[in-house]
Amino acid sequence: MTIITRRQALIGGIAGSGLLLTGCSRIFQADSLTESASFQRVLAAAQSWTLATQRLLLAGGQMATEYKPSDISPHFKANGTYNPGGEYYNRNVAQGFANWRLRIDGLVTHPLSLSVADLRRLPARSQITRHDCVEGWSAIGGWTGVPLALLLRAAGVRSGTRYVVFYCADNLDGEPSKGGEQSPGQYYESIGLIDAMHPQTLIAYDMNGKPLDVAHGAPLRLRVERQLGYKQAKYIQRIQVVSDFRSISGGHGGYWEDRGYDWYAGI
Ligand SMILES: Nc1nc2c(c(=O)[nH]1)N[C@H]1C(S)=C(S)[C@@H](COP(=O)(O)O)O[C@H]1N2
Ligand SMILES: [Mo]
Repeated sequence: MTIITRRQALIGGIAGSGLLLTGCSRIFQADSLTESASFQRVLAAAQSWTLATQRLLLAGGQMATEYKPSDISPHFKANGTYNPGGEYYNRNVAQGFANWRLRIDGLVTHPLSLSVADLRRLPARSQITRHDCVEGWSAIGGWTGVPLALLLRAAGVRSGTRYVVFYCADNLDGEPSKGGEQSPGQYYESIGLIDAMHPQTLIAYDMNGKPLDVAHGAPLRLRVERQLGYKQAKYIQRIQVVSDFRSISGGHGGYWEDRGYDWYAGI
């Protein structure tokens, strides 16, 4: 009974902030209360996160331009990896990503492991934004996902945190993915804590109202809307909270950064 009351309060808070709550009816069903401990933790964190988001917006936080549904590009080019392939990724595609896990670890008090289904039951944000690639093309797309701030709040970011690192399932040296271990050809990215906590920074699972397809990063990708295309990591498996990224892969905070691109890719 107390849980139901708290959830009603929670949903009120989310509705008040203009966010959508996906799968509302499921949230109210008693059996959804038996979900994983990670999921419960994130749900419980949602309310304080809503307040923090409102505070940021009231303080005049810079938002990326959002567009109308009619502005969505009929064709959104896929770039970089179109399909990570390999036994591991292909198996996950065949399973409809039912066994895909998003791990959140590093400098956190509560490491989390969430399924895509868990993420889909959490408060979501939808936004239509423009993606700009350094190769000279842009496209407008609609994204829905869980605000990263909510996940970080649930995991409990520890003091000393400066960056959030995203590990992807694709390897650009053609080496098959090993399911999260870092090798030099593996795509990864990092952003600072301010961008990580920004309300438009999402772990997205839908593009233009449909589950992300393989070309655009299935099942999970980053949207960090005030930065360039190469920061928008696709095929995310793991999020690590760190104080420093010099010891990770090539040491420059991202696959392209290790090959000379700027770490801060502001638009
Ligand atoms: N895992 C992964 N993420 C990635 C890339 C990639 O090759 N692998 N390419 C990046 C680049 S350069 C761009 S422009 C965008 C392209 O996203 P899209 O394929 O959805 O257009 O993804 C970025 N994220
Ligand atoms: Mo790009």
